[in-house]
Amino acid sequence: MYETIQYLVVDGVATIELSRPDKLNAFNRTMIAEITAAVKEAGKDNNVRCLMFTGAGRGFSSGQDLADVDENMDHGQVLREQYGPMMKSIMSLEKPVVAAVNGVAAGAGFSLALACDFRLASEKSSYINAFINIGLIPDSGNLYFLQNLVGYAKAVEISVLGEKISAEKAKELGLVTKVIQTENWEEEVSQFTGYLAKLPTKAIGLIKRNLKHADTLSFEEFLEVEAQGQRIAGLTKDHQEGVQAFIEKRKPVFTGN
Ligand code: T3D
Repeated sequence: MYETIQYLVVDGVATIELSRPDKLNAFNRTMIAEITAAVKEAGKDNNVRCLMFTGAGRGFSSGQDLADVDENMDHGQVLREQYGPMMKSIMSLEKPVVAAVNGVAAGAGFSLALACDFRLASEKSSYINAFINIGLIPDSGNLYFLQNLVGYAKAVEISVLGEKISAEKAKELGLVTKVIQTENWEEEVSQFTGYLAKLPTKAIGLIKRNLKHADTLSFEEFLEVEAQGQRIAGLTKDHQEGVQAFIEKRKPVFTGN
């Protein structure tokens, strides 16, 4: 049982709901530790084939709980010991990860959304790189993700100006996958995550692994990593099922094995 999050697995989809709604789901030490533990739990559970983050109440997450910040705090240490491990747990999860951004995502809450593979944006959601407003730099991998998503020029603009970005503007910038109208929110989120949870999970994990290598390896090295990944994918039951279903002219039923 967790104190600051709700963790629930239904039909292959694990949901982590950030649950400090009075503070727009601001992170405190306990919440960061609980998210890290829940992500690891989702990673180990073979029944989980998709992980989703969302927020309780009207916010997604407002970032660090500013009531916990004091002048003697070593921010580098907080990042190394708390936020870093949380972000690494998400980045190393070889399953699809969705941020269902129900409301404002600010500071490290924005970073968390950026670390996910997909961002479903409620029309009521908004995005703020709020760090600059309190004299800090974007952290928890924020600039790493942002530059990959929108390029240097837009990343600077978003980070230095620290302005609120609407869901529509975020879609235009390529920050979010899709904007969803309020009345269709739950149904469309559930359809999307349900769809991901029925795909060949191991192949998705390998796609994520290979994409992470694409920036750092030479082409020759990358081809070897690709061959290793495809060997593993080729040995899965889902690969057999995909081929068999094609031959039998039916829809494949993938099990994640
Ligand atoms: O050491 C380190 O480096 C740690 C790592 C830091 C990473 C970070 O995330 S730094 C950035 C921290 N976050 C912020 O600076 C954002 C602060 N919040 C805001 O700017 C605004 O609240 C929002 C733009 C997110 C939302 O605005 P609005 O008008 O919709 O709501 P509000 O009225 O400001 O907030 C509602 C309540 O939540 C309010 O409490 P109250 O008055 O109803 O009792 C407010 O104080 C509380 N709240 C919002 N954000 C935080 C918060 N309480 C604590 N910490 C917060 N981050």
